[in-house]
Amino acid sequence: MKRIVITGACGQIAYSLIFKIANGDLFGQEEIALHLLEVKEMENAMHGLLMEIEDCCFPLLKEVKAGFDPLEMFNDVDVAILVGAKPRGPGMERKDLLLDNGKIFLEQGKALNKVAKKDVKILVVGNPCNTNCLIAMHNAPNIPKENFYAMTRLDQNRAQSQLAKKASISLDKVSNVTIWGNHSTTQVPDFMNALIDKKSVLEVIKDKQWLENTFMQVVQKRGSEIIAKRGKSSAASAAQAIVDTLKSLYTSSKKLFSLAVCSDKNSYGIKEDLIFSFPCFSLGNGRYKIIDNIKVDNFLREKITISEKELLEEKSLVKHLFPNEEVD
Ligand code: NAX
Repeated sequence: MKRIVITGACGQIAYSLIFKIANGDLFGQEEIALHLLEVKEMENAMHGLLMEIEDCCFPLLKEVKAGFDPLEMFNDVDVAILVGAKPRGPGMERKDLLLDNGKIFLEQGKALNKVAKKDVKILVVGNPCNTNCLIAMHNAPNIPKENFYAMTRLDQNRAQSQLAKKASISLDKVSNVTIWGNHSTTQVPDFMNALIDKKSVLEVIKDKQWLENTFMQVVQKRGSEIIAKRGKSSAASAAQAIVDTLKSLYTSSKKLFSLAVCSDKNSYGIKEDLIFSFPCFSLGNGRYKIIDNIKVDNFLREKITISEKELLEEKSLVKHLFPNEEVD
């Protein structure tokens, strides 16, 4: 049985995600125990959510726990999906968001370290997800660093979809789409190494101008575009991307997918101790390997460096949230 905790359980992403996972969309026929973590203010909403889960009669769902204490909800979990975070309020700077949400991930990292299974795998979705993941990782020294990841799969899915649309080809013919760097507007959707029907994207789409400008900007700004149209941020597509990420990680395959992971010992010269999105393949059971022979030309390198710089800046703003002995 897989024991899975979802934080931010009463939020909009979780409202799609919980029902997909309970239905078996992620772990197939394996039985599931769900732990749902929220803040106390959401107590009423949590009651309503639990009623709906009950009313679905999911055959694979053997146990559901809900609560407000990370130490209770993270106890003995195999997988932690950290979605819960505060949204950016009016007039709030990115820096304020970093500091506010950083504290949540400090507390949750410590709690995971204390009570989760020692081989727990942790996917951080709550924004700014790369740096939140770094904070949680630093506060959980007993959990291997490679068990922490942040989500850039939604960005990958967005990029894949745009390329398929432009080439008027079915989605499954587009592969090897990598997102490099931060899950932010500095992210680098890599079309150079992507393939359409096993040919290079440039060979099929030919319009370099469109690829270097329109395509990259559409993917980078897709999140805010959706907020502008829907009045709310992407939720169903984010839930789908969470399922896609974990499905990839738990199915051993040489297929490339994007994942933000600890940058230690990477072969692309990215500074160590960042949570940075790389092309990865899956070793199964939540383990991955960074693919290290992807060609990075000057165009990509320049953009990747900008995203790396942003992550270094974010890290410098939250360093005080790392355990004391690490502050330099
Ligand atoms: P919502 O505001 O609908 O839900 C967030 C939920 O988290 C709320 O119910 C809130 O009470 C809860 N929460 C806050 N602090 C908590 C804590 N300390 N412990 C447990 N629960 C807590 O946001 P939603 O649309 O679900 O988005 C959640 C997060 O995902 C946001 O930070 C959002 O920016 C981020 N996203 C990340 C994406 C990615 O690709 N990495 C894409 C989608 C999304 O934008």
